[in-house]
Amino acid sequence: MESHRNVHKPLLFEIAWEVANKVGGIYTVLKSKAPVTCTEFGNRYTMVGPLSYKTAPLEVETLEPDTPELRLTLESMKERGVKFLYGRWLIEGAPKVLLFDTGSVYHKLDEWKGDLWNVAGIPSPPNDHETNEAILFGYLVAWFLGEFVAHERRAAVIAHFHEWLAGVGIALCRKRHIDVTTIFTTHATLLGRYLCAGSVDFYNNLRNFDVDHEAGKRGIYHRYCIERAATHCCDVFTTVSHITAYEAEHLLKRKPDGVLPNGLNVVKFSAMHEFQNLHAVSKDRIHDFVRGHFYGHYDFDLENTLYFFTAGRYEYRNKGLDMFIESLQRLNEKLKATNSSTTVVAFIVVPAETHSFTVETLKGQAVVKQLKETVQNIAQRMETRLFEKAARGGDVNTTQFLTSEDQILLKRRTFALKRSTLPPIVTHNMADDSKDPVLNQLRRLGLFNHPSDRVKIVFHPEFLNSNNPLLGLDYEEFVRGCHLGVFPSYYEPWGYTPAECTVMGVPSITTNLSGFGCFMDDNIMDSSEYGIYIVDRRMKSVEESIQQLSDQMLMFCQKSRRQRINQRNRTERLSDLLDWKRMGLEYIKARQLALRRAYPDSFDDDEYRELNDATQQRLEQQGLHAKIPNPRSAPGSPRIRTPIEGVDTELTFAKMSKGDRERYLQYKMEGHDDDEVLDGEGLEGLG
Ligand code: G6P
Ligand code: 1S3
Repeated sequence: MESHRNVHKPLLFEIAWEVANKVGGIYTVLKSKAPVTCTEFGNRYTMVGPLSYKTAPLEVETLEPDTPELRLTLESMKERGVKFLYGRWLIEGAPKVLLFDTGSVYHKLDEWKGDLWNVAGIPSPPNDHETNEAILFGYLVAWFLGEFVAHERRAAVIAHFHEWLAGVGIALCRKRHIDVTTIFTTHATLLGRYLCAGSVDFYNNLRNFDVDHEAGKRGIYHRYCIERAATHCCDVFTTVSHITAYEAEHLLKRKPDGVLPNGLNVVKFSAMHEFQNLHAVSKDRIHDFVRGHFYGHYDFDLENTLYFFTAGRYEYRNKGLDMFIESLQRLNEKLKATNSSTTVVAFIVVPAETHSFTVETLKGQAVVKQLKETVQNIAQRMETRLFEKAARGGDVNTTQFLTSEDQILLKRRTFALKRSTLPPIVTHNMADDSKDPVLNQLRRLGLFNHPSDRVKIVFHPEFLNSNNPLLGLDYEEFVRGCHLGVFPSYYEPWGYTPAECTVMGVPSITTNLSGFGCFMDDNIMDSSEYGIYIVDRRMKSVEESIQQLSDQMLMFCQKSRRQRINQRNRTERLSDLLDWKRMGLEYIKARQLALRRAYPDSFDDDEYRELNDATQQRLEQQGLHAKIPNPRSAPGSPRIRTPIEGVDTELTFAKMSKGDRERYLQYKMEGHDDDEVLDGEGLEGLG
């Protein structure tokens, strides 16, 4: 490897299948991290992904390549038939993106597959579309990087690849001795995901799996080879959590060099308690849906109704859908046994194959909408009559104001609310109703939305968006309107869903098998005090975990409104912990290590140590020296409102100066709570 490249102003390419192409969580990583990476690298940063003609035109603005090296490289590739889109991804930070059309080089597939076998011993069966795409993409990326560094001779180049789908490029960089330094971040392991989805005692047997055999048995040996090649060919190997690092060490046979936890781009509202107001607004919209969905059986009090939800990809066991449903049934029994007046509506939002909404579901919304319009019209007519009468100074006898026509109309509308069936537990016609695991579990446990049930179920097998005729909310609005997110995953390298709840101030339940759960547990003395409940799925039996989860949900049901509001405030205060401004520092460390490994002669030891120490120091300043202690008093405000000498407490943590942050953390470490001076003011947010 050459050593004369400038490692102090390196160029960064971040390569992933989900650049401007939403599939799952990696899209969220890239998109939410873009602002901090753009701030750090400016024009020296480009993301590289596949070109999807469906989504890219909506997400990317085309640009001309802005450096001669990039122009020369792309022109040469274009001349040889490669199609691509270079431009600006229209998201916060506006990063440059280079998207390759794998279809434009499809004719090269067989040649490249043969080459992959010859140079890396990686086999590829004929009909695995995803692997074919990964190979085409990997060869395009390696082609690009190889030509690019031949033109760009001065700056060091870091190529940071995410997940096995981008892994072929890493093996090729190594085999072709391309003068770049590579980082591989895996967001899960293929084998881990497959093994967990079956009925294997995964975590107790991690050390013992015969990995090749297990991969072969599941028909993913070739994919596993790509993942393992990427793991061993990169300069720096990383993953998103300690639990996945442990898994990777055993299944991919390399101990990660570092853990890069996922952050979020935390947006703080300038108005205090804005997030609480948003909760109330969104909750009202969910109320509208519930009135329609449960028409005819709408005999519960919305003021005493709690909205729980789970969401994510439809991995029944891995995402803990099995445990959620089982625990809901226990909760139902417990609430019934205590004659509780609380109703829980539990939403399950996971996409499955469907044939659109059921007629019954749409009808529910329609009849309630008609009723609402009728009542509004009648009220308007009554208002006119009342005003006329009063204006003339006549006696106002209110019983006269509802005419017999209006009474009949109202009766007709309320008749339409009668139904002989129970409110449906699913909103769509499922493509495979009889085999659907969620439905079958609900049926087995008898969760049918009976009037006596205190836990009602709404399975919405499609992601949400604001054009949805039932809920009309996008995912973020929906989450804000809910009271509790429940994500009892068995396999979850990180788990963005509870993290997103946290930054929106919505309490959630996660597990100690999820990266996020472990991270919170590592950083907070008792995370449940802050509305992050962790189910123990590691040391407890399945039965015990189900019991624990249903108890946590029951405990949540027993909270008063004031307690819920206070808890939301506490939850939201954890946002800074998850901000990329802090999490991004781990990425900086990984890049420094990658440069050091590839260009050892470009740093002297002292310089490297200083660089590393400085990042470590920043990390500590942005974060915590010790665990977050339990709050000492009922919290009220999501802002730092305690007067600390010399600290501008009007700012959120993220916006404070470095010195202020230190003083604030010191203050917190002494065990103070932000709001302890606000005794009596902790009621903000109470309606
Ligand atoms: C927010 C709003 C309050 C509302 C409360 C309801 O805090 O600012 O006006 O009363 O939410 O909370 P709940 O947990 O009952 O939905
Ligand atoms: C993976 O996506 P998943 O839902 O298949 O990557 C995500 C981003 O790192 C992570 O949050 C999740 O746990 C992984 O499982």
